[in-house]
Amino acid sequence: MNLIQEEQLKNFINGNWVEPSTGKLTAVINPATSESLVQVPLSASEDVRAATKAAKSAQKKWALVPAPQRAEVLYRVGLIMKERKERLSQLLTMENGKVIEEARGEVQEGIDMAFYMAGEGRRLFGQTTPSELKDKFAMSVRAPVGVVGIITPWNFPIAIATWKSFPAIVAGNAVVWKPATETPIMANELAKIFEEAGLPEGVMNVVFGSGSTVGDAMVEQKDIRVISFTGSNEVGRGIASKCGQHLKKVSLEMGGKNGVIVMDDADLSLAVEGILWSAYGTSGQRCTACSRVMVHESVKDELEERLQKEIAKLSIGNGLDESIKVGPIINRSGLEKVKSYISIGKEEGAKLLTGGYILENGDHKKGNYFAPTLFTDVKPEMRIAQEEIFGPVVSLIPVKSFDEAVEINNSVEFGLSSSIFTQDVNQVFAAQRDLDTGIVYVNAGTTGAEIHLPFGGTKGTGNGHRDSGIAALDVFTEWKAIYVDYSGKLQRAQIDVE
Ligand code: UN1
Repeated sequence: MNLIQEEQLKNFINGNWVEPSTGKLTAVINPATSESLVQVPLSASEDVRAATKAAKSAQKKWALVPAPQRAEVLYRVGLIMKERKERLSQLLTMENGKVIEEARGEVQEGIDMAFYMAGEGRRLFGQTTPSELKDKFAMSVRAPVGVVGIITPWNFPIAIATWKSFPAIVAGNAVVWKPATETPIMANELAKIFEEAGLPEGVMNVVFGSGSTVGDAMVEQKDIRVISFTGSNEVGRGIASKCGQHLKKVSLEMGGKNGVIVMDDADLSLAVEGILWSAYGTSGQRCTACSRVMVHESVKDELEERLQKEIAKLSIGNGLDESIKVGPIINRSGLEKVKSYISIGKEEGAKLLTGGYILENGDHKKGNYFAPTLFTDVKPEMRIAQEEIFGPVVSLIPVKSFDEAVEINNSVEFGLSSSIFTQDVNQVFAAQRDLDTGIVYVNAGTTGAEIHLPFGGTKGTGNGHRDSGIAALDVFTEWKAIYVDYSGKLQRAQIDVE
């Protein structure tokens, strides 16, 4: 079965599938095999302008559709995604490399988001507040911001797109979306689903292309009022400063250096499972991936031993094969970046226990595979313990106490996710208070956020906004204060108060 029908993808603007104005294309490569899957447009600012114009005019009408009816479209989107779950998951594995079980999980995350945000169509709660004046009614409602720009990464090409576009759409906005050029197939599929679900033309527009051209052009568009971005720190900071110049609201999610704490009383089997799943699942290419373990010195040797034993059992290869547990790294440059951190770690004096190399034999040679890696005796200030590697590399940092573990956990630039394995209830509550990340897990790894809770982090991870959950609505709506005076006379606030 040929899952990809097109040889070349097209932009989706105003309900039409159109060629990019540049005529330029680039290949989408399967990271497991290095085969070319499809060609994707490299659009220009002209295409972004056309998409923004379409979105602006569509949004005016869309905002007038009652929210419960806007939500109906999302219910239909969810149903189509559910019906197509297997097809979408296989395509996702092909373009992104994540193993099929995880691809199914990601598609499910999108389905969940569709139904969750569809439910918001009958809520979108505002607030009523007493007025200080007689016969006067006061309330605050959520108004759509207008046109929103979303920029999504290759590591969760469908889930993150749904985190951003579904709340935007149910709240009455229109969207201009730039998906990552590495993973445009999911965007193409989702755009087709929106079309089939009956979303009016122009409410969702997809412009494929590079961040430096398409992303920048989105920031420059006056009519795009919000940019919601997930991706690298460097790019996010650039977007934030440009958005600052334009007084444009921007929501950023830019990664993590997520730590697991293993205390002396931890259930070690559980800790090993949690670390394996959150560190080597998705080949470490999650913003939430565990890449540091602060382990109590009394259980360090045992944890090292058990982890090494389990790492040796991980099967690495093409994620379409159900037995594979670890897929490839997204591309060659990602692979080289991971490799460079191995030399950095060794030079810094960390001890390499296992892994640390690119797999180059047999079928592995065809793709971008990196051996799951474990360093120990890592010092908190080493670069491998401070910088986001975005690959299957874990640093074990021995600690003497809970307080030291928390301090080290909080000593990095990022603040997305963290976790603790302990059986001590006092430590559980202290940890949820003291770990300074946007997400904290107890007796679980650092990944696995659910869509109805806020997703995002503190410090260098972002700028205070959240994806997912109800918090996502704050990004895509403006609070509007409304006063209705039914006294029949002019009543001046602060002055005519009896
Ligand atoms: C990401 O890596 O940017 O919590 C998203 C998790 C997933 C989402 C990760 N639900 O790991």
